[in-house]
This record gives sequence, C-alpha cells and structure tokens, in this order.
Amino acid sequence: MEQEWPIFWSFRRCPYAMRARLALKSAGITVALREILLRDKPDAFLAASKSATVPVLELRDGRVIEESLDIMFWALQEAGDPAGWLSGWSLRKQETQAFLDELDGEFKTDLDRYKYASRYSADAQSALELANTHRAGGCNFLNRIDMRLSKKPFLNGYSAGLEDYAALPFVRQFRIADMKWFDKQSWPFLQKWLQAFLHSQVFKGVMYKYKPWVPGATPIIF
Ligand SMILES: N[C@@H](CCC(=O)N[C@@H](CS)C(=O)NCC(=O)O)C(=O)O
Repeated sequence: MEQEWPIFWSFRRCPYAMRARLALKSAGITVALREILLRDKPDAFLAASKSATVPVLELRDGRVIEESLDIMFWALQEAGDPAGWLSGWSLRKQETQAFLDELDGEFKTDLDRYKYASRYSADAQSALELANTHRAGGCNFLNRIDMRLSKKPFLNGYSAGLEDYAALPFVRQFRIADMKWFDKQSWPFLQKWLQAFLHSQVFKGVMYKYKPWVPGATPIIF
C-alpha cells in the first residue's frame, strides 16, 4: 500500500525521539507516528532500523534516517528552516558541532551513570560514589550552558533553535534524577530556560500519549 506520509518510529519518553519530534513540528512536516515499546519492538520497526533504536524516520523514497540529530537536520532543511533553528549553526558550525558531540557523548554518559548508578555498581556505596562523580561531570557541562545563557537568552542566540532543542530533553532528564537538588543549584539562566521549555506549548505539543502501534492501526498523523 502506498504510504502517504513518512513513518516516524517514536517512544514518548525517549529524549532522542523528543528532539526529533520537536524538529518535525517546527518544520511543519507531517509524519505517521508509530509509538513503540522498547521492550516489545514490532517486527516492522526492526525491519526498518538497523540500530533498533528510536527515533527512526522512514522517508517515502525509501531512505531511512536513524539518528535523531540527522532527523532534526533533515526536517529543518527540508522545510527551509521556518523558525530559524539553524541560524546559530549557520554562524558557528564548528562550535555547534562540538557542543552536540559533547552533549551526546560525555554529558549523556554522565547523565546515564548519574541516573542509573546502581545498574553500573556492585553495591549501594559504590553506586553513590559513581552517581556523585557523574553528577559533577554533568554539572560541568550545565555550568557552561548557564554561562552561555547569561549572554544570550538561547544557545541558538536570540531565539531558540537546534542546540536548545537538542539539549533540553536531556537537561530535563538530568533534573528528573533529583529534582529537589537540581532546583537548588545556582544556574539562574539555565533554570529559567528549562522551566520556560517545560511549560511551553511547544513541549506539550510533542508529549501526547499514544497507544503503541500495531500492524493495520489507523495512522497517527503527527
Ligand atoms: N544515537 C541515537 C540514539 C537513540 C537511542 O539510544 N534511543 C534509545 C531510547 S531513548 C533506544 O532506542 N534504545 C534502544 C533500547 O532501549 O532497546 C539517536 O540519536 O537517535
């Protein structure tokens, strides 16, 4: 059957999928969203995705985009970047790439080790130590975000864009690991930036709960 829209495989709570959904919405690109459960991946998803990770975008011409940042770039460029998300990137390609690499590399590792320290440790004491070490590592990155935001309201510049929306779902997760502690940290600019995002219609617009996809289900037009 001819598929009318690209197929977008998603998982609501996944920060990678969140940032891809944010970019698709900003670009105004309509997709058929297929929510999956990571513990019960459908065969059609596994057939489409070599990495078996979400998000995955299956284009109508048969191309498959498997990395969330690639989906963001594809969507924004395809639509002519209507909201100026790529303005910061156009001006500072190298710095933006370095930021994205650190975000998906060192910061994500710190986030995982901090949030799920017990999975990586033999006992409670070593879990606590590991969590503290990686929380400190993450703070290093967050301190620098706060510093940047003290100069301009967004990482992208005077309006939010690629770096902001690529990072916000992960900063949100870092906060969720221990909200009381996070909210006490002296990151005035970062706290404001994150809170504005959490309360935004933009964020709410990509967080609807959908039932997991099953073969033959009515497409969810996202
Ligand atoms: N580099 C990938 C990473 C995507 C990723 O790791 N997604 C997680 C969910 S947040 C996943 O699908 N994990 C596979 C699993 O848990 O089975 C991207 O940017 O899209």
